[in-house]
Amino acid sequence: MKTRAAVAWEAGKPLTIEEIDVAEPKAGEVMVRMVATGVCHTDAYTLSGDDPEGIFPSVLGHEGGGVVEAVGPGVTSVAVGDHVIPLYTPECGKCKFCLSGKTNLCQAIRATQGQGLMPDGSSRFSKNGKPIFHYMGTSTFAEYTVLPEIAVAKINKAAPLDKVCLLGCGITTGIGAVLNTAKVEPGATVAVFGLGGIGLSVIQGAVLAKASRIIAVDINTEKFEMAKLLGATDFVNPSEYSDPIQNVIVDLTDGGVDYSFECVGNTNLMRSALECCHKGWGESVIIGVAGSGQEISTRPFQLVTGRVWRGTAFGGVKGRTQLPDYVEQYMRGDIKVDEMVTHTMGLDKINDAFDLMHEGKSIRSVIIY
Ligand code: NAD
Ligand code: AHE
Ligand code: ZN
Ligand code: ZN
Repeated sequence: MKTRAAVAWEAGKPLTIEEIDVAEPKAGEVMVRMVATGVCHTDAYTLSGDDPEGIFPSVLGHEGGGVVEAVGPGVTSVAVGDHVIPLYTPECGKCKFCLSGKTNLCQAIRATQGQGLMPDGSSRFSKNGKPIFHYMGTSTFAEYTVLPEIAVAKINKAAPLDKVCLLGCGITTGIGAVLNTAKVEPGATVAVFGLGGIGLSVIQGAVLAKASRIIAVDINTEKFEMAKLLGATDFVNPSEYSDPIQNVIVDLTDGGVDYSFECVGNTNLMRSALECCHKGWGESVIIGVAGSGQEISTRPFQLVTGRVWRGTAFGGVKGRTQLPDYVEQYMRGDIKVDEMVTHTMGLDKINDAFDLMHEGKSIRSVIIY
């Protein structure tokens, strides 16, 4: 059948909206009609050409919400009509990683996912007979997309898909990084570098964890208002200081914060985030994704003296078993999502969403199909 999609034909070029072919789901796969999708900075990162796994032409997008339209042979865990959130971190429940109890990084289909293919090694998208690649196993910038059954989380049908789509990446990642990865304890001090959809969600997580002080750091001071609304207590613009920002934060906090989070994807800032942590116990979590060839560095002494460097993907959240409860927390009013939607638009205006992000004017744009 045909579907409308935003196609990334090559790196650094705007997406083009067109009709492409999408094949029926095969065994163990589902077709989902997307209702809405957020645009995350990772989509822009891959489109920029910096992602070593970026493949073109492809259908980007990984922050969606939709309805199951069809299921392939053998699919038992979801049915036509179910409301689902696509999972770029699937959960098979059977692989070494799923069974470890130590990580959410299911590896059952990671190899083909990284090649832009379905688990059987082929693509369901094409145009004029030529394949178009999938992205992150989700490709939510197509009205109809095909996903492996293990890469969808079934959620409460009462939840508005044009809001909870943001739980498919940004909000869950930020909150999960605090609660699952860092395990921030009540009374702890926190610094958040970068106040986009991810950093603001880290602030939400820090509030849920009852942090005593939440220092919001961004070079775009317009982001401070939303950070304050969500519960940040201190606001720091690195451009206003001549000293390295880690020194400024160490001075502000009697020796450094208990936890810091890098939510930008800037390797210099990752160093600052580590080095603003308290000697002996401070922990820094890398969430931002950095381009091909970029590396982090610090003096090993920083780690010898007790600071810890960690990273997180999707906030350590296991999609099929844990994401439905994030939706319930939103429904109860415990997680804020609506506030993060600063812009909505149709698929034909998706390039505006990328522009707004790059201009620092949006928190999240949501594309409504
Ligand atoms: P965004 O573009 O919405 O926000 C980035 C923020 O960083 C902006 O407010 C910007 O002003 C700020 N910033 C830029 N340079 C800065 C600097 N030098 N110092 C301080 N602030 C600076 O992006 P987002 O969607 O929130 O994503 C943030 C990062 O997280 C990206 O790298 C994205 O790829 C990554 N990400 C990772 C995961 C994961 O699972 N690890 C999930 C989602 C997103
Ligand atoms: N292909 C990229 C990987 C980028 C990356 O780390 N992605 C995160 C999710 S970002 C969502 O906005 C992730 O899940 N990582 C774990 C994984 O297995 O990809 C690169 O830089 O190589
Ligand atoms: Zn994302
Ligand atoms: Zn698994």
